Amino acid sequence: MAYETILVETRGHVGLVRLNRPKALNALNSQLIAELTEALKAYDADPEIAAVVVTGTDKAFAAGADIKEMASKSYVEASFGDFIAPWQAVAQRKKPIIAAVAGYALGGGCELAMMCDLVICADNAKFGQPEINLGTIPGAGGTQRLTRLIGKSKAMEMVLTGRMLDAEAAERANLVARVVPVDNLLDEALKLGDTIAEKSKPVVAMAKQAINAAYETTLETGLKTERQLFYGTFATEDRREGMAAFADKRSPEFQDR
Ligand code: DAK
Repeated sequence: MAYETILVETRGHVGLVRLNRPKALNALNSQLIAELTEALKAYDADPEIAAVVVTGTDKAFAAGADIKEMASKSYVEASFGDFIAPWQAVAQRKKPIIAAVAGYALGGGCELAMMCDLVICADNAKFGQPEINLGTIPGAGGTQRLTRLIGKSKAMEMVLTGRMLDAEAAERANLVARVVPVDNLLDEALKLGDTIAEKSKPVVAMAKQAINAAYETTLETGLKTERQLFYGTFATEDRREGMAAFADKRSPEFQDR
């Protein structure tokens, strides 16, 4: 499919999606969200792809949902239209998605990064939920995922005041896994993807599902989910190969089975 608002390429076994509305600081209009989710679904279905990197430009990962597109929506259009469904598709993918954030990740941009499985950012990154300045509140996880990730006080401060976190503060708050120089961001994100690509794809998907259970369920349910998935790895040839390779003092050769 030909995309107009994203650039898509494959680097080895890693899919790369670049948000590409630079003049609007990658504001997330409905076309971009539709194209992004379409590309992520296609990568999920591609047996050659192990992980996906989502990134923007050096100036902006994404400065939020497109305010100009949202401005005229009525309550009925926002509430009963199909506004939220396409966004949810990002968090429903089985393969790991790495957000590589440089510059602004604001509003829906910050929420999009948090829908990904892990976030690394450049030293110029700025994360924020400035919806309060527009007379609204976050609507795609900015009060929920953000609070679980960074805690109530910090989330309250960001959401109630619109204050942004710079890269170092985002790392201290556990919003990002690590900070790298802006010029190295894409390489580091792709390297992460390459490292994941060396593992067993079904087992990676199980690990991702188990960690997500920690955010989506109670501890008791999460522990049960983890145990079932752990036992599930014993149904794979890759688990057998991984343990045999350890005993043989060689590198495992996973077959994704
Ligand atoms: N929407 C539309 N256009 C935007 C934009 C945005 N979010 N952010 C920037 N732009 C456009 C600007 O209008 C400008 O366009 P022109 O005037 O050149 O045509 C261009 O990008 C460059 O922006 P600036 O001239 O403002 O650039 P500066 O460097 O001076 O400032 C800035 C950068 C990021 C500080 C500033 O642009 C800014 O404050 N932008 C708005 C940030 C913001 O408020 N973001 C939150 C938006 S609300 C939901 C899903 C998602 C959401 C809600 C619900 N569901 C599924 C239910 C999300 C809501 C939001 O994200």
